[in-house]
Amino acid sequence: KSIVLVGAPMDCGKARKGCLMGPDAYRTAGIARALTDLGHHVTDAGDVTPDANDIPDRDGLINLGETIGWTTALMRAAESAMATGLPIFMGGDHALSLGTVPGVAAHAAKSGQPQFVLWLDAHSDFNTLETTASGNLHGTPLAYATGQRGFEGFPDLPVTVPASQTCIIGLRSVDLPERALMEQTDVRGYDMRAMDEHGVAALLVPFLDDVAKAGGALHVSLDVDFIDPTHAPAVGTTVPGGATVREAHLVMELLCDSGLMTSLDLVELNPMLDERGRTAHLMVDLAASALGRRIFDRPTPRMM
Ligand code: DIR
Ligand code: MN
Ligand code: MN
Ligand code: MN
Repeated sequence: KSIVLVGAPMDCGKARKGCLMGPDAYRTAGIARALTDLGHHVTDAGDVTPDANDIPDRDGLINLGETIGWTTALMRAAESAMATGLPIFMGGDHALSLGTVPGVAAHAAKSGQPQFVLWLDAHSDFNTLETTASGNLHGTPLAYATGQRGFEGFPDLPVTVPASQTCIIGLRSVDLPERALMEQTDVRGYDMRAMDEHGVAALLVPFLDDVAKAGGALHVSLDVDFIDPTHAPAVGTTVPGGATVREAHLVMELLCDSGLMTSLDLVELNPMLDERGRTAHLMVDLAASALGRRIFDRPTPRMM
């Protein structure tokens, strides 16, 4: 595959700083080498810079103008990166998906392909500018990309992703208003209990089957806090009770087997909070699993 690394050192989607170092942490952790070792052709497109605008900041919303500047820049970067290969957007906080998801969806729409989104996160990121209690706009991208109202000041999206074509796995922290909004849509949301009871494969495989049947493009948005903080400490919004290292790898391995993933966000890594690059390396290893790293080059044997 042709893979293009796109740095998105966006750090304005919440108050705590540090995600701007994310792209360089992934580079330092050897993301390009890990993927070329799997036989891929990897190019690094460098870092995106935000557009200037004169959108005034608004009370109760953190860095609104700057966030919109990143959003418009990343929409263009994502749409054009799709034409050159499989982009990996190296964040940066999760507000970057305000741009990447609509950008990749715009690309898919041009070839009439339905866009699907897999959201791996402790949070649903389904707040709007009206519902957010924290004012942290990294808590809003999935609502924006699925076309919910309440994003005044943001560009109107010509292409939105139908909520029915999105699936969230890993939930364990959802605000009441965002839950209410989510419940009005067909978004598939699975909490940690569902993962405990059924195993992550039982949640993911039916969604992947739907993507395959529809001939869809699949964007995967991997938030560091999907993984339990004991294994992935370098994130500002840790929530205990997350996915194990193996559960996270299994998701990536199933994605690889499906051959469906067309773009990937790696978000919320805050290298200031890391332990000697441990979280950065884990995220690189997960990306490698999604792109072909395995022990045996044959299917997992059937045991029953
Ligand atoms: C909370 C936390 N729902 C908020 N969200 C996120 O601020 O909107 N934390 N995404 O990572
Ligand atoms: Mn394409
Ligand atoms: Mn998130
Ligand atoms: Mn999160």
